[in-house]
Amino acid sequence: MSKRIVSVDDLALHGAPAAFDEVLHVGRPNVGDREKFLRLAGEMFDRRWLSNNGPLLQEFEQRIGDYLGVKHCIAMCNGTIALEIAIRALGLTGEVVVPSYTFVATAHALHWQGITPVFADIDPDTHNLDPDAVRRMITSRTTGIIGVHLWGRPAPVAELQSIADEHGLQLMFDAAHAFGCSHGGRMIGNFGRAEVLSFHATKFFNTFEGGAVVTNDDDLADTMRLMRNFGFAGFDNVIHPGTNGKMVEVCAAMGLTNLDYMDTVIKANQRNHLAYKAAFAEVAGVRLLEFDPKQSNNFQYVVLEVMEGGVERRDAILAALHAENVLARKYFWPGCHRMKPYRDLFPNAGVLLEHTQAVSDRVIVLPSGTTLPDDAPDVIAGVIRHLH
Ligand code: T4K
Repeated sequence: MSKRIVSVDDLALHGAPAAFDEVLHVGRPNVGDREKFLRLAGEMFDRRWLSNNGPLLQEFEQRIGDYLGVKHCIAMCNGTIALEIAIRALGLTGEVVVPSYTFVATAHALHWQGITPVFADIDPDTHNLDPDAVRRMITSRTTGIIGVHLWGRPAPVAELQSIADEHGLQLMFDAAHAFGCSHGGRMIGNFGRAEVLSFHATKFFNTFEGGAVVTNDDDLADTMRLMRNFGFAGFDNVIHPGTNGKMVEVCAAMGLTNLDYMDTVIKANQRNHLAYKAAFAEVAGVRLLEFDPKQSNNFQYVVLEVMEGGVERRDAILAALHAENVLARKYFWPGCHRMKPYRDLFPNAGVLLEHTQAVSDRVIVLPSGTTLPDDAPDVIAGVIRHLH
């Protein structure tokens, strides 16, 4: 049982021992049945087949495709390479409209390939792209839009699709947070021309490192399979420019193991989310981001917004939580446009990113997952309630 915060004197910032003996991390990896993983890894060693479209990879891709109801899953070594390959396969060039309020990989995947990420503002209630802001950022150089389903909550898919159709733009999604989530009863993975998943260790479902592009477009899938493997179409026959984006067998083994564990993780995350909701019901000046109960959710991100006291209070709360061994995070502060590579490119971008700046200054992401102690939500709410 962790220490309960009953008064300001109980806070570690004031000299009391930390509430938790061990650090509580955001994104602590969830690990399924170790016996199953070791069995699959043992079979892999016996086969002496470690990478390059092995049997575990093929089974993994089939299971992801079946789960999402999507025709093609092309698994990759990580989500960032998957983004880069999807961007290239769609032929994006010039400028692409993206949110600034996202993990920096969304912007980097464009910039890395000589494409300009043009940052559009978000809706402050959903934290996802605001379609009107997207419209304002379209120029004659724009070739596409990348929506991000931030925190696993769907971007405004229909609105973005009609903007893309109206302007002849490609639409794809960074669905790194949204594996296991649905929109309008359809699994995320089926929207736009392609969607990109991340299976990084910190994600609700992981393959150590890993990612995938999922799509219902046969030609696009063929192109991305080539691109992921140097453009090889059989021995000695390179028919396309390519890179090395392959997922290795041991990662696919982890994926197959964790697919069987996903329901347990979702239940734990949902239980944690409800416990946080109850714990914060009586805490003034903060708001917990809700999920749509009618949709499938992975409940991975517990997002708290500090609505009073500005960035100073948000940072004071973070410092207090860190002192209690709660390694809460201010994802995705300060927004890509205020990070050096993009600040240097677009020093005045903030003028049009009012909500991005306000939201990134007030968000705290709290720990969740299968390893969260039962009393953590109450203790964390207690720390915040008693902080002056
Ligand atoms: N698009 C979006 C919207 C994304 O969020 C991401 C990744 C991507 C694209 C790119 O996908 P990948 O190429 O990564 O597949 C972490 C992850 O590294 C990153 O994958 C993730 N988003 C992002 C949201 O979070 P950091 O810089 O916060 O990682 P780090 O090292 O600070 O770790 C986070 C916490 O997890 C720490 O408290 C430590 C803990 N942790 C981490 C690892 C790796 C563990 O307890 N065990 C572990 O094994 O980026």
